[in-house]
Amino acid sequence: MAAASISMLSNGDLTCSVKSHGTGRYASVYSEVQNSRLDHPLPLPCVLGTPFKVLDGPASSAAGHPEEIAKLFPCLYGQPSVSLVPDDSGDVAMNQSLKIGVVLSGGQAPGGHNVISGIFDYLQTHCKGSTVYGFRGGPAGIMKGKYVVLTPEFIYPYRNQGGFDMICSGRDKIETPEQFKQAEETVKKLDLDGLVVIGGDDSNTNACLLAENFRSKNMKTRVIGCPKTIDGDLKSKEVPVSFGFDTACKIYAEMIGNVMIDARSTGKYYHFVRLMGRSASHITLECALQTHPNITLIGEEVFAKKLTLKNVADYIADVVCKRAESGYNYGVILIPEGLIDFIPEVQQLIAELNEILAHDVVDEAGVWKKKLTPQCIELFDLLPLAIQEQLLLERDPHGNVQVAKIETEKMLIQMVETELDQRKQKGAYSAQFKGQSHFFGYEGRCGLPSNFDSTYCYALGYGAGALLQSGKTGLISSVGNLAAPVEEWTVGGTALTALMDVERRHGKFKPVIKKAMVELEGAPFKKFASNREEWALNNRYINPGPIQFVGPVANKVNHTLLLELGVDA
Ligand code: FBP
Repeated sequence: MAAASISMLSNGDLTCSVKSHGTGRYASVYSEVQNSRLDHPLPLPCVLGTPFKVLDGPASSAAGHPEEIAKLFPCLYGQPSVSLVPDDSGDVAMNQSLKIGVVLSGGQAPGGHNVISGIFDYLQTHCKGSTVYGFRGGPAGIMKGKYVVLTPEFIYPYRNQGGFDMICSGRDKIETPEQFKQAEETVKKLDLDGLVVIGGDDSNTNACLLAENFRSKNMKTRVIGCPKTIDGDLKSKEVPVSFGFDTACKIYAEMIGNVMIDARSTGKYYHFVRLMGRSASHITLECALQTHPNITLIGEEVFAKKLTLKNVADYIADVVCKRAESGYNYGVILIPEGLIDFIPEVQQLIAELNEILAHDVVDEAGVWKKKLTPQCIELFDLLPLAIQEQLLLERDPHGNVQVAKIETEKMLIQMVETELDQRKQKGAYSAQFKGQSHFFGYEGRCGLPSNFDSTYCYALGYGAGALLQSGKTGLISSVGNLAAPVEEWTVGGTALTALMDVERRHGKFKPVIKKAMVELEGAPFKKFASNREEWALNNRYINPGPIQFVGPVANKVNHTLLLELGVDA
């Protein structure tokens, strides 16, 4: 597909003269690699290339508290998940034009643009004359009615490109009755047949609430979700992985591999690398499987073993001392962003601080501090000043501590230094310890999507188009059998209510899609655990290098997904 608005500069760079509607901004000049990705072919699972029908599965239940979910979603609860199967008679009405809105919600994840391309291409092929509206800036775009009409020329420069800048994203939630009303007004004004919400667990919960709301009012607008988040914690049996995880991990693994070679080359630093992943430690675990660092902390394990901060620092110091005996005074340590939230004593501190910050102002007088329990005051005072300040920062819109802003890696360096000094005084350690801190987070969220993410996202979007055309609502687009060649991937939709449980908040049940945490009995963790001692004491570093788009490893999928699918990666 070529767009007249794309032109080549004399140096081979691509310039996109497509105006980004509404902002008056022009898309940037592309590098040769970006340029080469524009026409990267996107194969589809066979079922999407043939006439198909949508097959209903058995009635669904919920991930937990089905009676409560049934009360919260009276229209949608129990509806079946569906799968697309080839069928020459094709029961899906073809060529009926549709009006579809699409929104990107939450943090960026590589591949989002391809989901939109997939939806768009499906409608162009199967529902000629359709219109696709891109809501700008996330869910706020729906509430404020801010959108752009997507055209082939508008979409083309974003194919297989990272970022969410085609329509941008946001973290607003549609929660209050007024906000639901605003959303209703927008979809009515645009006469939308469907809305695709591309987001994480919170956004897909929101998508389900919207679907229920529209259905309960007999509105024609149907809502389909798509699983997005680099964190990899929106997954289930039917939704094997969220998009973006594969690319982000590969980018971080490249950076870790480089740091490893640097560490080995100078032999003088311990690199403490904190990796994004607000709650679950999937990214850290996957990066460990790709690169074999000396120490990897997994939040879920720290929690299961009820470790304290001091236990964690001691564990690192133990490995540092053992490595020193072999003459290694360097190493690489991976730390998940959400680590401190897994440490029971810190959880308690954060919970007390959340409660206090909801009502009190943090002032010099420190009146607020007296409201902490004695053990929390003790822990708070133990923490370095910078960490104390970070724990007191403003909460995110969901009321969470902004873990991305807490520099756990620096705190651990300080704590390990203190511990090693004490060991030195006792004659138990005599080497030099120098820590270097890193945070790899935003660097991985907008990279050029790997071949896997490019193809997976396109299939998710194409599948979402098919679900909407067949009149479905309250489903999350689901593409499975991912260890097989693309042609054999399965396509369908999973009932969002089937992924839900409830949480008790402010005396009321709130529906939530439970985050999928690292399973300590799961194959990825077991593989890591069986190797960690070897990786700790010997140097088994692997430097995977940059993401490859062509060549023998271009289509390699991340270890976590393969191991979870029963394939030894
Ligand atoms: P999503 O769950 O919305 O995909 O975002 C995940 C994430 O990238 C986390 O890894 C990180 O903690 C957070 O976003 C950072 O948020 P922000 O972009 O608002 O700083």
